[in-house]
Amino acid sequence: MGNVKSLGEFIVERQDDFKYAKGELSRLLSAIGLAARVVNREVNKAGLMEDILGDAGADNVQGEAQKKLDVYANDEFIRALKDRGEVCGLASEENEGVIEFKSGYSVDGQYVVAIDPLDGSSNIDVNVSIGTIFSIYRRTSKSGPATFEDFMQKGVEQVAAGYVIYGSSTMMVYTTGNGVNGFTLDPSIGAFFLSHPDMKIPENGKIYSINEGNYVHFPEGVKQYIKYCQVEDPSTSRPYTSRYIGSLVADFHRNLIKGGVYIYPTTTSSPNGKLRLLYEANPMAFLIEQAGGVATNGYDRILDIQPTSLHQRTPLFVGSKNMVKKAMDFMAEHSPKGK
Ligand code: P6P
Repeated sequence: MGNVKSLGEFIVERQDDFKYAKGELSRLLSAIGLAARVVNREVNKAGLMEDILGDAGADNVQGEAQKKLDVYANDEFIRALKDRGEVCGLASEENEGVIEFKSGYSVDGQYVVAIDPLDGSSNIDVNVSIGTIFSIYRRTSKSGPATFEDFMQKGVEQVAAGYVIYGSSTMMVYTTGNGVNGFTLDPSIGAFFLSHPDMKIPENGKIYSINEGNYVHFPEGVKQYIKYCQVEDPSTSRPYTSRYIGSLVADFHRNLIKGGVYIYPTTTSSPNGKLRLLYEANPMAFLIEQAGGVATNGYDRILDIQPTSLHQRTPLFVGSKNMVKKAMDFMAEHSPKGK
């Protein structure tokens, strides 16, 4: 790969960027990279392995049918994080409660991880990009297995966050609070290499991502914003383009590179929104702010929301600064907070 930097080299080179150096977070990020490579191998074979496709015959805590690959990815990230000693517990989309790491030396790990091991898994069977989303905090409890309170920290307290997108190529994109960097997997070597240094989202964009099938259930402010996106006005590059993949990681990643806004608002069936605060909205919000973008629930900054439960949901407006702010203006005018 010539002089292109590997993920491992980059992590070590940058470990002095954050105050908890001592290599703990570096080893934790490397563990996530390793698990991602293992999951990537199975995702890429999914079409060839009948026994890895389809439903696992159980529902997750959200009441959603678990795909076998969901379960596989969850097990793989648990195994990778449990064996390394830096993590004392996990909150996963696939598990009701906190996964406490009690055995071995993990029990006094200084970090907790919230994770969506395979987001967008309904797309597995149709070969559309899916992803892993992770959020890392320092524990607030003193020692022993992780506690519920360790996970009740605002998103602004995250020490690192990122995602893996299993797409036409597999990438790992993460931040430790010093910018956003993207790494592409070279499958011939089985290693990630720095391909997108210091990623920044354009302040403006021409893409809006929202499931318009829910239009009649949207708040009026969202309906008015969608109409705004569709008006012919060359001076503001409208009409925008509608792009919705149905996989947060894929829609987010495209908007991060090209500019755009992703909105999953409240709907009548999801009065608190659909996306989960701890392992979807918060990590994506940390990333987008580090890349110069904005993430809110339509009114307030995502990273300032005080969590009260592991799987709580939130509306999410995330992407290019000026696009999110425009959508918020429509919310303020047509669906004022608390009304
Ligand atoms: P809908 C996948 O289940 C997910 O959590 C996100 O990845 C995605 O953006 C959204 O839900 C899709 O939801 O209701 O539009 O199918």
